[in-house]
Amino acid sequence: MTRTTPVKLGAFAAALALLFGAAALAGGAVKPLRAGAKTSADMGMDAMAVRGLAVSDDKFTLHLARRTAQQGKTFQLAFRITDNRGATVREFDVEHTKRMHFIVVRRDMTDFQHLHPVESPDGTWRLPLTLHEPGSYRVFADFAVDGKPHTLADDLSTDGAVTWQPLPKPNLVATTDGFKVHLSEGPTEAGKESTLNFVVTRNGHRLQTQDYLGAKGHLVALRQGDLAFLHVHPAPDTLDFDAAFPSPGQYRLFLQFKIDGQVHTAEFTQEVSR
Ligand SMILES: [Cu+2]
Repeated sequence: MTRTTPVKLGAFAAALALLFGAAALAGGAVKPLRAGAKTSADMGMDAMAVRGLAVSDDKFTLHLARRTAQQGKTFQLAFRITDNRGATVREFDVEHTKRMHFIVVRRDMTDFQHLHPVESPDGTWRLPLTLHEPGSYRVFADFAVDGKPHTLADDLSTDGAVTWQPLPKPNLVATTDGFKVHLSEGPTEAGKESTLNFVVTRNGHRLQTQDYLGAKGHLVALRQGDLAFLHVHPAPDTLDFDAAFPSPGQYRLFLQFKIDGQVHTAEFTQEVSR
């Protein structure tokens, strides 16, 4: 509706928060994930809201220009966000240095991608996208308008024989691109806030991460089953994230961090008890 101004993208943070701060691992004050029904006292209702389960929320709707693609072939995906009256939204907040964050993941939580589409003056967002495997994918548009975060989701699919991967067992160490990432966590009980601390090492040495999207790292958490999108915020200058998981079960964590100018993704499975 409005014209776009480079403002801060507030929403983005809300939906996916990945933080990186390699060095300090103490439990920092991070904001809770957005999730679920149970509220914990110091979290607040808003922070606990689960997002990313539908194409529409109370204010906005996501419109994908297409829902199918050829596996392994890069294509242009276009989409728009409309408001309650059907008008295309053109003005978004900037958060985590971007006005739109776009997360793509196959339904079994493989082939995770975090992308940043480009907006045209008419409010159409476009990005080149490759779905590397056959099957159904979930896509999340994560943005903020007027200081309020929103995460809308829809499905994309590619043809072909699908082999679904089981969710990997819970892990506290993940390796990626020659890095080892260690996760230390407090007790993770549903509805309670817990702190997730990450340390990045290479050859046994702890490394500092570079700024990525305005933080030391970025964390996206998805709930197994419905792929509810949890928003996690890191404490400033650290890789410590406070998260509140809304319900018991398993979650997949995608920690993205930048070192030597390259972004890397470490993946963890997190078990949350009742
Ligand atoms: Cu992003």
